[in-house]
Amino acid sequence: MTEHPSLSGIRAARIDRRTLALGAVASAAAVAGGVVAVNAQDATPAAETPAFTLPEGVEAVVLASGLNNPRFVKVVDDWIFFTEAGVGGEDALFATPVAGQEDTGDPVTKRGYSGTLKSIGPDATEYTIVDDFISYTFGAVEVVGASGLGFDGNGSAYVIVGAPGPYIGQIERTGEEAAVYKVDLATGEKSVIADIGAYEIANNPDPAAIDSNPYGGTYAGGLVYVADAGGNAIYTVDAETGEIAVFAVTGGLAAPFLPEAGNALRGGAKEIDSVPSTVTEGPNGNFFVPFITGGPFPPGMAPVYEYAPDGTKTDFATGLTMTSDIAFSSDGTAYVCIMSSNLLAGGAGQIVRIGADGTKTVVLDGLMAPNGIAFDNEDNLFVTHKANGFPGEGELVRFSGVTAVEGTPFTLPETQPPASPEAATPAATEAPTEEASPIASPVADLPTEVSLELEDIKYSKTEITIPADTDVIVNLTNKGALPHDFTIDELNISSGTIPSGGMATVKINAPKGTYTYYCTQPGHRTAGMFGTLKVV
Ligand SMILES: [Cu+2]
Repeated sequence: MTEHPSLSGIRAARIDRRTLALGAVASAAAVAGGVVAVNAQDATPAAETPAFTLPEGVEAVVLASGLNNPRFVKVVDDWIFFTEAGVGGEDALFATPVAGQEDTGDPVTKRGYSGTLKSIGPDATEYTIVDDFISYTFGAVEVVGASGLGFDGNGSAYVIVGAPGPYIGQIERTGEEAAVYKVDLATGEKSVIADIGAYEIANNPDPAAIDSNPYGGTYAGGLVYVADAGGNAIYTVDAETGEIAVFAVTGGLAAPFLPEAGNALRGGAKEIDSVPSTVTEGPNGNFFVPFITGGPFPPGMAPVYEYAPDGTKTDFATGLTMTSDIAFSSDGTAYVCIMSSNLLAGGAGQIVRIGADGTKTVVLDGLMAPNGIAFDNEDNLFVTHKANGFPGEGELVRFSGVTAVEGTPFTLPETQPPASPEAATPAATEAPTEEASPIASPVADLPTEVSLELEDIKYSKTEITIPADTDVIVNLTNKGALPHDFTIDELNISSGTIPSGGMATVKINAPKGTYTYYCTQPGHRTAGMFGTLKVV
């Protein structure tokens, strides 16, 4: 990488900050080895409070707002560090079409350099340490980029940068994605020390699809621990040599509710991807790995594994949902971050305390897409909020008093994955259709909500009948290994590209008639990926 054009400015700012806040910098230097102010700007402390309802005794302060997909947060002494995955960019990338297939010209991802590593100092000033990590769009709303982070206590941060999952083996790479960076906190200079994506392409430790999206992790004992959410594997990277080793393969999670054909992405096994989110070192020296799980993100499917340093695994917790992070308060109690209690039904994010006896207690509820959590020495809890799908609206929120909250028992939503062969479709959207839909259809027995699976290379239904002049929701789940979409030209409807394992929803409100829905991916319609929509 060439030197960042603003580095001279960064160095000037650093001198200014040392002059202005010498005590604070000296304090951080003891642990973090010195922190530089890049584009130092006023943070927005204390003024704003989030809109959700807080338990009695809890106060929330928005420390930073207007963020672009903030991901993980770590506290080092009085300094708070966090990453932003960014917003992707303008560089449109195309997967190489299979021989003989047409190329429709739709990009599978767009990339740019919009990811960051930022810090908030003890004086509440916000600093940008790095502002040009590579960033990729991934599906309709997701962005992947700068995410996990760890600190060696000697002046360096390690930043884990993601990649657009299954496209890692299909796009022209720069080598800056699916990578672990070392960042000099005193200068903002960064360099790739390990290419996790290349390792996945060459070795594919979880023998399912080639897929890499390094997400969270930590630094401990000279190693950077990396959770590859796409690759279903935990790696260690030697911080000195960059040597990559497989620490654990987390593979798939048993999903007996899947149809007989199983999950094509997992060799037909009745499994969903485990999707490890991060690695956190616990007070006992073991490593804790929470799991987001793969689609359809069934409530209650997520465990948290505990690994001894030698790799021996036990279940620390089970029965959770979409766990993205775990942090420990000063008395050693674990708290997990739940991104959504029921994604397909729009369930809120939660913070859940795991008692010594395994009891699960919700201490914060009503969060919107939280992702990363960390405690400081005074048991303030820092949360990245609106961390996925809210570009320009992300927040870093500090909650005080959370460890004293009595809370409510953690329960699962009533809509469970049904045991029928249709179950691979979103449970929460299927159930109301089969029972009494809250939206009454004007045409008896016709659904106002339809589930459709996208497979390689066909739709699960070749004919769909819906009522005319009525809002009908179509829930799309891509069960295949390839990207697909759902398009109806006459109605100007398109889901946009849905990556493998991804989901999307389209709304149809059409006059009576017969329409064709099809996939615009190169060659897919020709291969039979189309169907008939009858509007009656
Ligand atoms: Cu397709």
